[in-house]
Formats: sequence, structure tokens, C-alpha cells
Amino acid sequence: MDCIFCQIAAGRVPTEILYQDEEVIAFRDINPQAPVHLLIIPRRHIPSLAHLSEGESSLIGHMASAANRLAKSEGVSEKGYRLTVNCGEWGGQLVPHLHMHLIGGRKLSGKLG
Ligand code: DGP
Repeated sequence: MDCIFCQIAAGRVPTEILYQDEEVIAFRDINPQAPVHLLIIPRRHIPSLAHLSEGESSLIGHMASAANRLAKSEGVSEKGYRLTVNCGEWGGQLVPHLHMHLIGGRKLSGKLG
């Protein structure tokens, strides 16, 4: 188990968990790009969005629901926020465990790449 996010999900790395249920957990990004920068990850190791089978697509909806809930509790729901899934090397994915970034708390640039 050398995946850092698997270790966080297993409770092996001390991390403040902001939300958890049977499928996902959420915690703060170690390198925040905005006042609010959270990561929502599946408990199960899925290397990237490209590895998600069609039968597993409801997981993304589940992650987005968790993100919406967190956006409210973090106070960014009204002004707005961004959900991003980086996929693969050219998509800017550094940690090979599927995750969704929830970024907010300031006006974000329109740039996506
Ligand atoms: P990505 O480029 O989409 O793979 O983003 C990975 C993010 O994960 C990056 O913003 C930094 C964050 N990160 C990496 N290692 C850790 C860690 O050990 N703890 C936390 N909280 N975040 C981490």
C-alpha cells in the first residue's frame, strides 16, 4: 500500500477528515491553491478517472454530492467554487488515486489549462 491517498483513507497518515461515508472521504489539500481547497477521494483505489468503468460512474456523482455538502459547510456554496478532476500526466494528475479538487474562497481565474 504505497499510495498516499490509500494510506490517508486507511487512517495511517494523521489527517483531519472533513467528510466521510462508506464510499468517499474528504480532507484539505496539503498545497492549497485557494482559501478552500479540499480533496474528495474514493476509499477504494482507482488510479484515475480513466480507470473508472461505466458501471462505476455513479461514484463521480457521489463525490460531487459530497463536494456540494462540503462547499456549504466551508461557506463557499453561495459565491461559487470549482470542482476539478485531473486525469493522467497531461491532465496534471500527480497522485495516482482518483480525486476531485474542491476549490473556492476567492474569485478563480477563467483559465483551465
Ligand atoms: P493532482 O495534481 O490532481 O494529482 O493533485 C494532487 C493533490 O494532492 C495536490 O494538490 C497535493 C495533494 N496532496 C499530495 N499529497 C498529499 C498528502 O499527503 N496530503 C494531503 N492532504 N494532500 C496531498
